[in-house]
Amino acid sequence: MGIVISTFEWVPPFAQGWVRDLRPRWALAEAGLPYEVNTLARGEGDGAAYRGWQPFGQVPAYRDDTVEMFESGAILLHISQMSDVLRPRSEQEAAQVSAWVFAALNSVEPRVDNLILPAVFHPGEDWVEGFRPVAERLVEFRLKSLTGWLEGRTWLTDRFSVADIVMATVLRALQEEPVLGRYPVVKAYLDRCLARPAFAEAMEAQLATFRAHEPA
Ligand SMILES: N[C@@H](CCC(=O)N[C@@H](CS)C(=O)NCC(=O)O)C(=O)O
Repeated sequence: MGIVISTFEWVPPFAQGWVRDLRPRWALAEAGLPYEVNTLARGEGDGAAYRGWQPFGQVPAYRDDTVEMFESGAILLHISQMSDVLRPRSEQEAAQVSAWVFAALNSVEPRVDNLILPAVFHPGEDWVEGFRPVAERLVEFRLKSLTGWLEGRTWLTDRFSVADIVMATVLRALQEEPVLGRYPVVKAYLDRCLARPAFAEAMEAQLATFRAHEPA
């Protein structure tokens, strides 16, 4: 069977390039591991079969010859064990990578989502503009902390790791936001992550899936 990840067969243009199967695609590209995609048609995520694989009906889900799982952070930690490129080289490195995967998903992503998603999903609603400065301030706390950690470092840990993939896929939602420009150390880190050829490869692979299922 080999490695299989789930993704939607198509999403509207505003979401293309942002679907979270980008994370395992990127990790697998870094690792040089081949994979197949299980594309979900509209509504298929609600079916009992898929819910048995991904209980929330979301993407990505993942399976290989040994395990079946969901949650992009957990999937990336699993993938990191499968290749010499991404496998941590010590217990301490593994602990740091896990910590940063959780930090990206738990301490940073909710704040970024709070800033970005209201305008995407509630355009024109009165409360959105009022909430924005609050959300921006909360993002700034995290960008300031990240600046402190990243100063003098190339990656979150000693080597590029799956934690950088998760953090970069979280932070890139801020690319068009003025707030990121106020934190040049974080911006430079993000640019470094996104300059990796494996990111471009993953992005092209995601977009190719959507192109192949473009509605008539
Ligand atoms: N915490 C999950 C979030 C996955 C997620 O939000 N996936 C989105 C696509 S980017 C999704 O499936 N949305 C549809 C839904 O939530 O019903 C992970 O990181 O894997």
